[in-house]
Amino acid sequence: MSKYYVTTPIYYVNGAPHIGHAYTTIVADALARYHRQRGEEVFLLTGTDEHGLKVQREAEKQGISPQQLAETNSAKFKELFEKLGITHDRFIRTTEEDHKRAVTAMVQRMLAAGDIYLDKYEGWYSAADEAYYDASEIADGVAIASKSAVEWVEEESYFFKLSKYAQPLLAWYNEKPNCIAPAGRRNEVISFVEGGLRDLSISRTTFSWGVAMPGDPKHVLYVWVDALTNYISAVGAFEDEQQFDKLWPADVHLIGKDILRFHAVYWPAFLMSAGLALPGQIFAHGWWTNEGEKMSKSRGNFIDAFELADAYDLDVLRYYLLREVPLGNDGNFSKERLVERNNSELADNLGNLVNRSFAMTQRFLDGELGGYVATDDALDQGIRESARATAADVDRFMNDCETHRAVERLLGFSGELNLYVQQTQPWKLSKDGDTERLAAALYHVLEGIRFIAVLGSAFLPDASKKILTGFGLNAPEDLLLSTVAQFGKLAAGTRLSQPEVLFAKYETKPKEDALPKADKAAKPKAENKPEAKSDNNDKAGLIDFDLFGKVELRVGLIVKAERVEGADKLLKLSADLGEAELRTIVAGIAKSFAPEDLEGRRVAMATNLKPAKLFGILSQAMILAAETEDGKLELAQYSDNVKAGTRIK
Ligand code: ME8
Repeated sequence: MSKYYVTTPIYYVNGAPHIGHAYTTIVADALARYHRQRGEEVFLLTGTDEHGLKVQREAEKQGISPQQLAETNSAKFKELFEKLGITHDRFIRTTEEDHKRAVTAMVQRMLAAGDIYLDKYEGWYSAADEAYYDASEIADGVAIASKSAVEWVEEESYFFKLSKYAQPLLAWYNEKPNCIAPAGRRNEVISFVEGGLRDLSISRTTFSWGVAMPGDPKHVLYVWVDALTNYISAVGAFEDEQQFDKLWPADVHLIGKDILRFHAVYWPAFLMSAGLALPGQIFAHGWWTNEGEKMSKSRGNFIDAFELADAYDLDVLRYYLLREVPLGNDGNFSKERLVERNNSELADNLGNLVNRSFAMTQRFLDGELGGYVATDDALDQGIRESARATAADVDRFMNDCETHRAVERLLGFSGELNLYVQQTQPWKLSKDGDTERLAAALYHVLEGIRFIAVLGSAFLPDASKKILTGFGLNAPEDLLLSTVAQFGKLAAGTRLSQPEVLFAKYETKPKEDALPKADKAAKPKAENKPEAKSDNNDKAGLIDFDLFGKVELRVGLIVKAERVEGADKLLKLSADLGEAELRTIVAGIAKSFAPEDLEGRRVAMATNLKPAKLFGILSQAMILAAETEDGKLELAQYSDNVKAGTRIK
């Protein structure tokens, strides 16, 4: 059985977890879940980095011991990952005994290789970054790259012969072109190493919170030697040969771009020195800003990870973070974008597809699925082909860590299935008594949905579970990718149960203040308090956005139009609003349109007015029209690119 070992950075315990920590861990979790679905033996590692000057100073500031600070904050990370449904196999803490033993063993190996010597360090150090800087990297008392304060350090220190590894590192980057990704990051690292490497100070004598230098306990090991070693200590290095040989080297170290140098230069050099294998890939993702602003302590605008997890459903948060930016690019967190993506992509597209398809199967087939028939129908063939292509594409994207493309592809397939429903019109097939075609059409939609549920389970685990439960597929094997190797696996006679609503829509105002805190008011169906009305606005006939937001305008596809007997101004329309059932609308537009002119048009409709009876027919929406000077009506109309049911804003 092949294995897949993926890691996140271990996070400093000097503060509380924020969106950045949640992001890396969610991406790594999606990768891990997907590889488990392949049937691989997966190990997902995350944890906390607890030693070093930065943690010691924060503890001093708070008047507690570093160990106490570590306990409190490490527990927060652990709690967060539980809340986020992270499926890690180990949560490592660098204060654990097995880790500390491994750090000592690692340094002993580097000593035995003749790569460590004692000298004096004189130079700049930043505790915030736990990094040494050259004079050329400093301006006005801060490190140019990170803007962190630096201090002058002069002390006896052990050095690691990093310079000796410049050539071997360049050879590695060259031999394994994918070992650093994305490619731009690889180039950055190569030019840094080509510029020459200086030996690295790896011990300090001015503080004590860390692992002692073997044989010289007045020195504490540099926190990065300690921290990086977590990737091997967590899987039994120097102690559990069997586990270590099975899992090491890691397949992917997923990190943020801030710590690329440590992972792509120092870490492989340490490993070479210790005679250990090098990781498969170091993937550096980009940086999130908050509503356009860099997050920082001084701005106080870190997005608290717990508030985020409380404010939004987990699937929605995962989807947004994975979909919004290509892995590797910088991203801007915007509540408005999150709400938009939830409402139009998850709720209107996927949620609606699942809801209407299950509902139609209940109504038209008594909730029981017919068997799979490889029909000749071109639309059916198209769906089968797309299902296969979606599975193949998602697999390829996941191999390349292109998580955003994987989710995009899945939602694209969901859109195709919605279109297929519109084209095959199961409600019409049912009315016409074409049971064979009806059964085939619903089978194709539902099997397509099963593909989405299986392939999307790494990204939308809760929704996927709800869908699969609707099919009665609750065994762990039902999630394996082998179940989507073939179209037509849903068994004849499967009894469906309507899944719970997958994605509730969020309400939000379009422009909210940049948020230091995620807004809980964005929870589904939250009551937005009406703003105090201004007299001036009232007089000018202006309304608050809240009031406008209450009017629901949607694109309705007119499926059928007919005259209303005895009312020469009225037409009775049946419109697809992306719901399980068509809506009936009675509209006073008969003088301007012949019924056959209207069928197939996508027009603007107000969809949350109280239903009204006209000529004995209940009208469930209102069509929007404007009158020309000579009294003819024109409709606000959309092209085929806009799906039925799309909200007009
Ligand atoms: O660097 N956008 O820990 P750390 C995206 N302990 N990701 C972000 C982010 C942002 N704005 N801010 C943080 C350390 N991250 C060391 C690591 S590993 C052996 C030791 C994420 O608590 C991103 O993954 O500062 C980044 O690399 C990591 O948090 C830094 O976490």
